[in-house]
Amino acid sequence: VRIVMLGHSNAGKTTYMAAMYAAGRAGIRGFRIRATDPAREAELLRNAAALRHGRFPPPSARHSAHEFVLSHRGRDFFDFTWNDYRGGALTDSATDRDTAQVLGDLAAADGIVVFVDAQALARSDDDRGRLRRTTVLLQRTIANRTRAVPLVIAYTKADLVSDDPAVWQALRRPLDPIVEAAASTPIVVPTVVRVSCGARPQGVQVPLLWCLSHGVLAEVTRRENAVTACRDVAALARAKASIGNEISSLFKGTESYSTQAANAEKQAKQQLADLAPLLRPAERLAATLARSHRDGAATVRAAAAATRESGSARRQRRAQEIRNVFFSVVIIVAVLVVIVLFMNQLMNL
Ligand SMILES: Nc1nc2c(ncn2[C@@H]2O[C@H](COP(=O)(O)OP(=O)(O)O)[C@@H](O)[C@H]2O)c(=O)[nH]1
Ligand SMILES: [Mg+2]
Repeated sequence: VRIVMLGHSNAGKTTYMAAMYAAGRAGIRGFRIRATDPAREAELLRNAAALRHGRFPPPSARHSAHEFVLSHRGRDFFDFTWNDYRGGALTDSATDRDTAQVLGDLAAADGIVVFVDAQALARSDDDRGRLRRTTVLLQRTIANRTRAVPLVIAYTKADLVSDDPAVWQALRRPLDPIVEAAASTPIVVPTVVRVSCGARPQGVQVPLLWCLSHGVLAEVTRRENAVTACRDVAALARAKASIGNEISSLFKGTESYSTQAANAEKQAKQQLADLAPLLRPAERLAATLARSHRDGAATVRAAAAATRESGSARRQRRAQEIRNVFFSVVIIVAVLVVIVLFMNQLMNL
C-alpha cells in the first residue's frame, strides 16, 4: 500500500519520518517497521539519533519514497511505501500540472497524512491562507474517491504551541470543514492528531498506526472478497456439472464443469490460506491504535468484525465439508452393500 504525506516545506515531514522510524523500529507492542533500502535506513537512523539529542534533520528538498516492511512478533506480513511529497503543489504558484499530479496521487493513495505546522499557524494569520489550497485538494479528493482511504491531519511542532484548548480550537478551524466532510462519507476515514518529534516525542505513532491499521483491514477485506468470488465460481460450475458434461468434455478435450469447480475450490483454499496470517495482526494492530488514540476504537470494532466474519465463513465451510464427506461415505457404503448383495445372488445361483 502507498501512503502519501502532504505538507508545505518546513511543516516537519522529514523530521516526522525520522521520529516515526525510531518508534516503529524500536517496536510498538509487537509491531515493527523496517526500511528495505539500507541507504534510506542509514539516513533515517542518523536523523532519529540526532532527534533524540534535540537536533533536527537538515532540510532536504528531495522528493522521496521510503519502502517499509511491517512485522508482527518477528514475522513480516505487510509492505508499504511512504511518499514524501514536495510542497510545490500546495502553494499558490502551483502549476496545473503540479495540481493534476497531486490529485492523481491522492486519488490512488491508500493513506493520506496532511502535515500542518501548528507553530506557524499559531503565529500568523497568513498561514490560514496557506492552507486554502490544501483544503481545495482534500475537498476534491473526498468528492472523487470511490475506494476508502484513511486521512490523518497531523499538527506538527505541538511542543512549541500552548496546550490551551482555545488555542487548539482556533488552530483546527481552517481544516475542520474537511474533517467534517470526510467523516460524513464512508470513503474517507479522518482523524486529527498533535505530533511532536523532539527529544520528548508525542503522538508520533498515530499517523503510522492509523494508516497501517486501515491498510491491513482493507487488505483483509480484499482477500476475503477474492475467496468469496472463487467460491461463487466453484458453486456455479458445480451446479452445471453432470455426467453428460463430463463425457462430452472428455471428447472435446475441454475442461469439464466439475474440473472447473475443483480448480476454483483449490484457488479459494489457497486464498484463504493467504488471508489467515493477516487476521490476528489486523486485530492486534487496531487494538494498538486504540491504546494510543481515542478515535481508534471504531477501527478495533471493524477489525474484530472482519475476523469474526472470516471465522464464521470458515466454520460454515468446515460444516459443508463434513456434510460432503458424510454423503460420500453413505454412497460408498450403499454401493458396497449392492455389490455384496449381488455377489451373494451370484453365489446362490
Ligand atoms: N520543536 C519542534 N520543531 C520541529 C518539529 N518538527 C520539525 N521541527 C522544526 O521544523 C523544521 C523543518 O522540519 P522538516 O522536517 O525539515 O520539514 P519538511 O520540509 O516538511 O520536511 C525542523 O528543522 C525543525 O526546526 C517538532 O516536532 N518540534
Ligand atoms: Mg523535508
